[in-house]
Amino acid sequence: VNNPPALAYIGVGSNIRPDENVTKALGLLADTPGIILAGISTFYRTAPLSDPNNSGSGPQDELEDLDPDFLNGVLEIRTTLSSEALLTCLEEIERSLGRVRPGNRYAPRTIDLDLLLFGIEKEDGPNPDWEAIGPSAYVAHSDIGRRSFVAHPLLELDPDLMLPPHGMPIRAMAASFDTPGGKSEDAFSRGLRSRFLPEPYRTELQGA
Ligand code: PH2
Ligand code: MG
Ligand code: MG
Repeated sequence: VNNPPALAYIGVGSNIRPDENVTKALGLLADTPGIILAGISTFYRTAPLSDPNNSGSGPQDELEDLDPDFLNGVLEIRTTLSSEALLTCLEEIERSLGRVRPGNRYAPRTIDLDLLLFGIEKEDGPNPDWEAIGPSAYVAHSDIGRRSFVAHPLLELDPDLMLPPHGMPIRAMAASFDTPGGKSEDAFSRGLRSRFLPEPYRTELQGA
């Protein structure tokens, strides 16, 4: 029997040569056996969020201005990989694009690929069976509730999504942010879709 492929959402971010590195990351994902790109959200050009423990007024503000803007977006995939294998694969792509991990988790990065949600779609029901992900065993990545540039792209990809564990509608989550989180890069996003989305997934909604 064939296992039904899992559905997963991946948060993408880059603020070192972001246009180049986001494009390369999507190419590497699309070329990975067991992964099919099924949706590419609008990408947003976002101001860097700084370390909350390091914020406030004063010289720090000048330092923050030195950090380049990010490109942020979300991907939907179908995969026959387990969540563990998928996490390993995302780490490998980060490494192959030159991601270094200094102590500071807010440091600029060539690419950041975060597994947001992973679940198996039920044949007869609307909500996938969401699985716990990775060592911290979250079912929904905390950035979905903290970052507009994650919640809004997720809403775009699946407006009816109900977030585990409590079924919070993504509509309500996205509506709780008062800004869209950045400047939408429509032409860039359309270019990614026409280059990387296989035919059956290029819907009108996806703007291809
Ligand atoms: N990721 C971070 C820190 N700051 N800022 C933006 N705009 N976008 C990100 O993806 C981002 C960030 C660490 O995860
Ligand atoms: Mg991140
Ligand atoms: Mg990350």
